[in-house]
Amino acid sequence: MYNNIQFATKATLSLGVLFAPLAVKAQLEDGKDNGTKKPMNILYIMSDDHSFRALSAYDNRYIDTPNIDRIANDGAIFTSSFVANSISGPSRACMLTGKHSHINGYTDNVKAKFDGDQQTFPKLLQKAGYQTAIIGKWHLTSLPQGFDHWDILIGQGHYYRPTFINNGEIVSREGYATTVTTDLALDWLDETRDKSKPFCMLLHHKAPHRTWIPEMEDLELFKDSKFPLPDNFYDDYEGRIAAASQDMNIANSMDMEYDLKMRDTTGTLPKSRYGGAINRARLTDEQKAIWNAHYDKVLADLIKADLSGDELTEWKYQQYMRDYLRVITSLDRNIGRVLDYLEENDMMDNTLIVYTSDQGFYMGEHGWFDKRFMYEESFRTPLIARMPGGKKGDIKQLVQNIDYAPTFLELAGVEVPEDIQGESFLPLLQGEKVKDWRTSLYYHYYEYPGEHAVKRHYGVRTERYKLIHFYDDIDVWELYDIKKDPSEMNNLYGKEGTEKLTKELKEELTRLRAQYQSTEG
Ligand code: SGN
Ligand code: CA
Repeated sequence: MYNNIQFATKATLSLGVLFAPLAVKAQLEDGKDNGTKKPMNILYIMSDDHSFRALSAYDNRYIDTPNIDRIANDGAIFTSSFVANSISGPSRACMLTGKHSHINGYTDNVKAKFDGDQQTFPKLLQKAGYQTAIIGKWHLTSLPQGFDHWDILIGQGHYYRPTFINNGEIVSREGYATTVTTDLALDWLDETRDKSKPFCMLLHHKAPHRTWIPEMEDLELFKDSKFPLPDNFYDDYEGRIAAASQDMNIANSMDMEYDLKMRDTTGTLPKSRYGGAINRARLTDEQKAIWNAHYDKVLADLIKADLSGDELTEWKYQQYMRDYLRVITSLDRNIGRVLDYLEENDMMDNTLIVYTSDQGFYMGEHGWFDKRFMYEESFRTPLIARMPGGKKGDIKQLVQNIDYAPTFLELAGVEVPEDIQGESFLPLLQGEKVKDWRTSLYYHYYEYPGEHAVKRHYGVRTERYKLIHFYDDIDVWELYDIKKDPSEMNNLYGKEGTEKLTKELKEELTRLRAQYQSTEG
């Protein structure tokens, strides 16, 4: 299957070394002079579908994430961090290229192809003398280019006994994806990389993506927890046609067996759409025994409780949250292992550590799971960055995932190419007062028709307002005052008194679309 796809070009690696890359050379010489400055390593950790609400540095109502919080405690927390397109492959393409989806070409997970020949930040860092690596989820259709080392999950990857492509070779590995991915990252850091060079490692986890399968040791966590229902859990979608027509609600779209692991043979529960065999298929016999002991007990209690209607929906929400948060517990623990390694090896002073997710996720808000919409829960993504000597505490400016590429490049002393659309937020990380920082963001989602039935849309968000246009088979606008209505329940579009605001936002949207050369819709 992978034979016809180009593998990373080893030749370019040695060229990068021979040409004593200027940026890194300058930093090395600098280091020699004052004995302190070393080239800055970049550790870019990313998870998949991690809502900022399930990260205690942002919100401690649901879970403690002490290790990700270690990054935050000593670093900066971006409180207005957003994606450009809230879906995995496209989001990753935006980050790698620093360009919006219509420019990098990877508009959706299903039909689009990522042209790996195009410019990406790992390629530019590699050319500048960095050792580059990607380990874990990649989720782009072509194979990685611009990496000295790559060991990627195939497609979405599996939680148990995951299959990787290791520098072109397919390898199945025993164990749990988050732990295995971390082991691979630690091996590369400790044994494989060329330690005479700075590194940029993309450590990209599959977790906590659907179907939220926990690591066995975490199965019993949260089993007696009751999580608060979001205020808008029972949203009726009044005035929001696109929100009404999605297929991602907990009540009807979340599957009892496929998502919630309830293997009911008594015919008591609603019939499963997909079955759940796939979740158990890769478990060892020992793991299956632990799995069955856990979920069979949950199932027995559920059948005994004899729930229906809202009570059953709320049970589904609680059970979904338990598994989702268990998966995040393992993620956090494994991030702790990487931080321990950096500490033990005196690397905290010369490594920028970034934690983010490929997008946000719904934890019952609007009654949903999944993402895709430009509403806050999926448009926002956690972003924490610990830069030695850098800013600590909140950064409130609007940033977007197209900004990561120019930030990393600037940090490495590499000139940011003109065609990159994002802005380097390095000055923000350095605690500088930046005048003229952007005051609005552009968003565009394309995957429709598609899974979860979220219509195509694009829009603009300012610090306070949001204007969205749903298009394709509909032509509908939505307008929100996020300050007064943070849950985005009240569509103000067309309401009396909003004419001036609407006009201004439409002008801003037109300006952004012209700036980014976005024409679809
Ligand atoms: C899979 C999931 C969807 C999810 C997409 C995109 N279905 O198709 O629920 O929206 O991925 O997610 S599943 O049955 O395979 O779990 S993304 O994070 O990769 O963009
Ligand atoms: Ca994702």
